[in-house]
Amino acid sequence: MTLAEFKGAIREIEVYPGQSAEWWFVPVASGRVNDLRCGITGTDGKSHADHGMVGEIVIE
Ligand SMILES: [Cu+2]
Repeated sequence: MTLAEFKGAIREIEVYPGQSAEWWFVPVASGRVNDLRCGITGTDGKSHADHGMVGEIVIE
């Protein structure tokens, strides 16, 4: 079973429903990004973000 796919130069990750992935990196500064939103639009005309595919990155 594929849990996730790393794409390109690890600039994008696709995590399948109900799964999780860990992505380890070395941060250069602390901060918070809370506007992660999937821009893919589904057949219902709504974006994945409208269905809850949103995220947040917190670097402490
Ligand atoms: Cu999506």
